[in-house]
Amino acid sequence: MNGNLKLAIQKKGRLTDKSVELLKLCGLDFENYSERLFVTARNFPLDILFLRDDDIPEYVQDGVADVGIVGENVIYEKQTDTPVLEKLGFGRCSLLIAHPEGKELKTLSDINGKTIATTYPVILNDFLVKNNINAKVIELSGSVEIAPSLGVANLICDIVSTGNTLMLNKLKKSFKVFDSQAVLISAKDVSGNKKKNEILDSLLKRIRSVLNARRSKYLMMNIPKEALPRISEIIPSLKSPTVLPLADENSLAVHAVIPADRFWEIVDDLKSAGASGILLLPIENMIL
Ligand code: PRT
Ligand code: ZN
Repeated sequence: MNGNLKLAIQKKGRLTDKSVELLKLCGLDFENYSERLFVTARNFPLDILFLRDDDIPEYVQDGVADVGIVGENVIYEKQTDTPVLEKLGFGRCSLLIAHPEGKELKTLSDINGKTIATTYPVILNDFLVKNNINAKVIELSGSVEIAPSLGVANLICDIVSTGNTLMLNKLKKSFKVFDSQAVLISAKDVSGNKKKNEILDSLLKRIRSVLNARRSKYLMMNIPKEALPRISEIIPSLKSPTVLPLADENSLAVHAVIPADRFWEIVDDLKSAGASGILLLPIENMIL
């Protein structure tokens, strides 16, 4: 027991690289993780445990780890008492019910009487009960997408991100059950340990600053002086933009933090309002 906060992340899978990248962006320095059970950060009181994603909710609930990064789908399926501290914006996917091509379902009630293969029986049953549907759930441990062609089930309920797997298996989306992304979860009683709680607070501040920075970009441009009112209208800034004088008295430099996803919507308007030398820069950290 070294008093460090213990964070569980997926050992090898779809969430591993993004989880490690997030921690590195938080300024944590730790060595190559690939073959280790856990590593200790060199510059922060944190041990990082590498586990199968399915084990993370229970390990966090039982206090083997204090916090964990895992898909919302996994915590929902495991039904653990592990509050979500932050949504992390990666590992996005949806749990969908899908049908074989040519066997379209028009309404949810068309599912009545069908068999559905899934690796998510708890979430699926919950969905069926909430929608008052009577269907048979067949639990498989993997390769759910081949169940209809094997004659094992009429429908499947599986995680989809690009949709390629559905397409390759001649399946189509019928209904969405659940949207998921990676989240940071904690044990319920972590707040009872003062020292660990302080470490967690500090980690959360760093994570939130990285997430804020990711959602934002730093916009810089030069504008004719008289265009300032129009440009200020166009910019969806957090606060009012920074306006700086230039050597050319008729021009100004304007800097602003904008939501990253708005840039392409406003760039043509900025140009027509007279903006030139438009630069969009990434922000590494943003403390609000
Ligand atoms: O070994 P371990 O148990 O740790 O890993 P795992 O194989 O159980 O999980 P892994 O690495 O596949 O996924 C980890 C988490 O990533 C999941 O719990 C989800 O939260 C999230 N995630 C995001 C996905 C996907 N996208 C995804 N596409 N998990 C699984 N898939 C699978 C899906 O099951 C299907 O087989 O990918 C296929 C569909 O993908 P598309 O792109 O063809 O639609
Ligand atoms: Zn797994």
